[in-house]
Amino acid sequence: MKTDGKIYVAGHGGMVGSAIVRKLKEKGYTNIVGRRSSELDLTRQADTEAFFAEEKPDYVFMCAAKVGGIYANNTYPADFIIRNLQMESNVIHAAFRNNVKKLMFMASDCIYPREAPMPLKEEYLLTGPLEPTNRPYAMAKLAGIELCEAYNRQYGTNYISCLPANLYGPGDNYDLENGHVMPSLLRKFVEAVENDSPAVTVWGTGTAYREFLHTDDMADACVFLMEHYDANTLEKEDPYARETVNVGFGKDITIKELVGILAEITGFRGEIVWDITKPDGTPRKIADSSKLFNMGWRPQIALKDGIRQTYLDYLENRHKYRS
Ligand code: GFB
Repeated sequence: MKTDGKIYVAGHGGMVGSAIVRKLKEKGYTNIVGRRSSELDLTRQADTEAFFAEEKPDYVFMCAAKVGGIYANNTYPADFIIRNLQMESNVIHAAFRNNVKKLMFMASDCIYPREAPMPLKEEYLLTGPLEPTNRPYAMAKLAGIELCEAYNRQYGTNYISCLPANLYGPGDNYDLENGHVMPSLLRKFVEAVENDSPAVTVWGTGTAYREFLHTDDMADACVFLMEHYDANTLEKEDPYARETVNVGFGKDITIKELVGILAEITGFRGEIVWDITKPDGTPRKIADSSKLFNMGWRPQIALKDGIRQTYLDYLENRHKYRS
């Protein structure tokens, strides 16, 4: 990416988008544009195309998405598939029509088959049934990856995509019903300590494994890939080779272990109540990030340090976050 190139960060106000804006500025990219969803509705094709025709960005980070935890995905399946399909197809097609030089599409590692071998390799995509609790979202994100690779093959575009692990960090969504596990549990523990509650209810059995990556590491990986990784560079003879790239941390923990870390960091000493009426979801989804690691990137934020930083950020800024 050229430092004076115009960079559009779609979803610049969200947890990942705002981390990418911070990282871009830190690395000397200053020509950054963004639009709040109230200013630009990316589910509307005409509005999206008008924006691209007016701004003509050189580079695009497509972080805008309808996201949520296991309960939200399981409760609003139609919202998750239609909104993500609309946004990604509008942005990717408008990027093509306006000659965007390079685009990064963000998927998620929850789109792998539920029973895929661990650690997850990019070529395992679409090789088996998906996790039912978030299948609509996963289908939309799989379509986004295919869109990028199809435009690259047909038009020679340079649209790359990545599959991050479970992200956490400042600016997350702390809604207890619809949020992801990390922010939801962090808030539950903070409020239990503040209210001197005797117990915290945690969903599921606690046996599911999750790989957590701090959003600042994710932003660093995305900028790194936009600077160093191009589409159409794979050996063509392998029809199963995928251009998409896993962005993981390299280690996973059980929800039970996460609960122990959160109790320690927040100072909660009460009882943990397991609500087994709530689903565990995918039993495990640790990524093989060797494709990215072999390019020379590594995550820098250890899990406990990242959770402690996120806890302190939450105490200071929770009045600004969705909850
Ligand atoms: O982040 P999460 O909601 O979604 O994590 P996924 C769910 C796991 O955490 C399940 C347990 O094993 C839950 O039983 N859990 C325990 C909780 N307590 C809680 C709680 O209070 N809130 C939540 N939310 N979970 C998502 C996909 O899957 O991964 C999304 O549905 C997205 O599409 C995201 O891709 C990264 O990790 O199961």
